Amino acid sequence: MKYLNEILGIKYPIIQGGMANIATGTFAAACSNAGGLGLIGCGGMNADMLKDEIHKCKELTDKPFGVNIMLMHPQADEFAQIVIDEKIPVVTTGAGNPGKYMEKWKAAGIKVIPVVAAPILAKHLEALGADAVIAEGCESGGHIGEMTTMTLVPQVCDSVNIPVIAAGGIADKRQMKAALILGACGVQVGTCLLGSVECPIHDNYKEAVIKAKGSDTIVTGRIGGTPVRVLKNSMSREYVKREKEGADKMELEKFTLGSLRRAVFEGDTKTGSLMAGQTCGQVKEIRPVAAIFEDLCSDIEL
Ligand code: TUI
Repeated sequence: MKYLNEILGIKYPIIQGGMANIATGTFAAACSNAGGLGLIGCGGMNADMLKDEIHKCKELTDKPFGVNIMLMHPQADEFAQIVIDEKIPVVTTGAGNPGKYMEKWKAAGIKVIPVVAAPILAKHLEALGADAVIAEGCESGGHIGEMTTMTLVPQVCDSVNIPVIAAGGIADKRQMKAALILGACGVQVGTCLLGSVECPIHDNYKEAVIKAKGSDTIVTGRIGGTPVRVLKNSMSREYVKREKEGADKMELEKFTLGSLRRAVFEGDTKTGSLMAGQTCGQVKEIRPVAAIFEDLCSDIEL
C-alpha cells in the first residue's frame, strides 16, 4: 500500500486537522514546513480572511498545503470557488456532504479528501470522484459522528477502493501504527497539535489541554443533532445539563455563541468552548510541530 506521504509528495503521512479559528495560514505553513500537510481551516473565517490566510501561507512555505472547508459554514459556496481560483492542490471537507462541489473541484485538478464519519458517505463520495477519504472517529475534538476510529476505519476501508486516512484518537506512535494496521495509509491529527509551540491558541487553552485527563472531554449538542466534543468546564457541563432538561435550541445557543472564539483568542477557559479530542490525556508538554510529527512516525518505515 502507498502511504499518504508518497501520495501527496510530503515527508510524513500526516495531515494537520483544519481546526476552526486555529488552523491559520501561518500554522498550516508551519505544519507543511515540518513535513506534514498543513491545512487552513475556513471555520470562523469569511471569504476575504480565507484569501489573506492562503496568501500568507504561500509566502511562508514552498511545500504543498490544503484548505479545509467546513460545510455547515454559510459561505461554503464562496470558499469552494476560492480554492479553485487560488489553485489549492488539496481540499478536505468536514461536517457534511461535499457532493455538489465535487465535479468542479475535480475539473480544476484538485485532490479532494472529504472527512466522513460513516462508511456509507465514503462509498457515495468515492463514486463522485473523491481521491481519498478521512475516516474520523468520535474520539476527535469538535464536530463528531457516532462511530469510533477502531470501528470506522476498517469499515470504511472495506467499503471503498481509494486511500483511507484515519483521524480521531491519534497522538502517538502506537496509535499511528494501529491506524496503519486498521488499513489507513496515514493519519490526520488535531488535538496533539494544540500542544505545539506553533499553535496560535491562547496559552490558557494550551494549559487546559495539557492538564486534561483523557476522561475530561464531554459532548455538547448530542440531543440537538450537532455533537461537538469539548473539554469539560462550567459552560459545557451547564450546556449538557440544560440540554438533558429539554432546553430549546435558542437557549442553548446563548452558551455557544462566540464561545470557540472566546477560548482560542481570549483564553476564557470557563465559558469558552475548548474543542479537544480524547487524546488530550496524552498531551503533556508543549513541543515544536516537527518533534510531534517525528515522534508519531518513529516506529514506522516510510
Ligand atoms: O468537521 C469536523 N469537525 C469540526 S467542524 C467544527 S466548527 C463547528 N463549530 C460548532 C458547531 C459545529 C461545528 C468543529 N469541529 N470534523 C469532520 C467531521 N465531519 N466530523 C463529522 C463529520 C461529518 C458528519 C456528517 C461528515 C459528514 C457528514 O455527513 C452528513 C451528510 O450530510 O451525509
